[in-house]
Amino acid sequence: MTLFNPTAITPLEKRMNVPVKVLSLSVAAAVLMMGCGKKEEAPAPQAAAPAAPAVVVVKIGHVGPLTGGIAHLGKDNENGARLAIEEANAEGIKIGGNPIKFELVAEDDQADPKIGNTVAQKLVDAKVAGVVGHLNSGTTIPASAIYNQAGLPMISGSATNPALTGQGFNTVFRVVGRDDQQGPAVANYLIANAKPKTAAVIDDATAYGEGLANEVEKALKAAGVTVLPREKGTDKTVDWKAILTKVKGKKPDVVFYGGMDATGGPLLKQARELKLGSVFAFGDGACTDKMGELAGAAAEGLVCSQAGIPVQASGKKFLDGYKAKFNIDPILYSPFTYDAAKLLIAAMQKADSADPAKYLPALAASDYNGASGNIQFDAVGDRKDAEMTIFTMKEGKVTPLAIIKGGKSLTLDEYAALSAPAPAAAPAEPAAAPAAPAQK
Ligand code: ABU
Repeated sequence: MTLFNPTAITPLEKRMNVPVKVLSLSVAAAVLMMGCGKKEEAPAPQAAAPAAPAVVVVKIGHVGPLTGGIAHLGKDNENGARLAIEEANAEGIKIGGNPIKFELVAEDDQADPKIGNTVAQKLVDAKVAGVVGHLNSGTTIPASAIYNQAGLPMISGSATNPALTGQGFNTVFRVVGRDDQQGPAVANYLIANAKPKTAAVIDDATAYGEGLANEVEKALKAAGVTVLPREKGTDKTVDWKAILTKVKGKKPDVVFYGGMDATGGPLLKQARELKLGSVFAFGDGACTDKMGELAGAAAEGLVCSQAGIPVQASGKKFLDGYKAKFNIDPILYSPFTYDAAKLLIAAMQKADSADPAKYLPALAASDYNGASGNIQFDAVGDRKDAEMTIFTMKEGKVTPLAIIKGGKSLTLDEYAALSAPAPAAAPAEPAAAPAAPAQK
């Protein structure tokens, strides 16, 4: 077995001829030698019981926005990873015979790509063994290059822009679906139910918002819907009235917004204040109960999508554990960041090593039953057969209408029945491969 040894020289450092660790080891050796030079008589050696193996600390990074307008989503993601790590520590996991204490190193990237890169380098320097994050596509995509350069596996539980896994990095994984699945899913729901002839598309000019808006526009146009010229805000826009007044003049049947709830809430509220009566639809970043808080009654009837199963369909162990630890309900993608942290740990266990180079192949070959369902990765690190869910806002809560799985549309109850464990009396199927314990 090989533990991730922070004092070991990595191949990257060897290439870069970095002498820092050699120096630290030399100093440590000098200190030890000074100790040995003392003149006191050493006590007679005694037969001692063999020492218990030392507890080894393995650090796992998490990054998301913990300040700013979408801090609630960053904290939700962090909570998922934190719960997974707490549970792993309670299990008393050993790697290579050593008891392991997993430690979460949580960083705030403020949803800003530049800060994202700074904290990514900070995590590399802190010798974390793997990273859960980031939350936003706009921070995750550039940070993934920094982790890849250091050979560090990362799993995002929420970044949905396809470009993340399109870079060809073997260290990059994602446990939610992609926007080229989510865009068509929400567009097709609108086409089938709102039967639009004209649509307006607005985005927040981020990698996520603009990318998802492009996918929705493509699917609407393919179905013969006329799409108006794109309108753009930013991820800080709070006053949408000029854009909405312009849109209102064109009388679109539907309006799609690619952006997060912090900006989508004011957008929807102002749209209804301006008596814009179109059907509104948003993507996963604005498919949260926060919309009800921010837009009030104006949020009712909103159509929105998430790139995975809804929180209420996730594993009971996760739901109960989250509530017990944080005294709130999970918001959006915490079941996925919980699974991401568990996947890293399961791969380390399987490889009997916390060395990223050693456990990376086990991570790529994961077949894991987590809080968000079974997780396997395809050749580029995307989740195979990721579900999509369509919601509507009802009485201030995003309420699932349909879970799309394997091309089929299921109700929440149908999905629950499909993923329920087999009755205890049923004859056991021969196990194909060792799997992690099921969550449900
Ligand atoms: N997928 C929703 C928000 C995160 C992102 O930027 O992709």
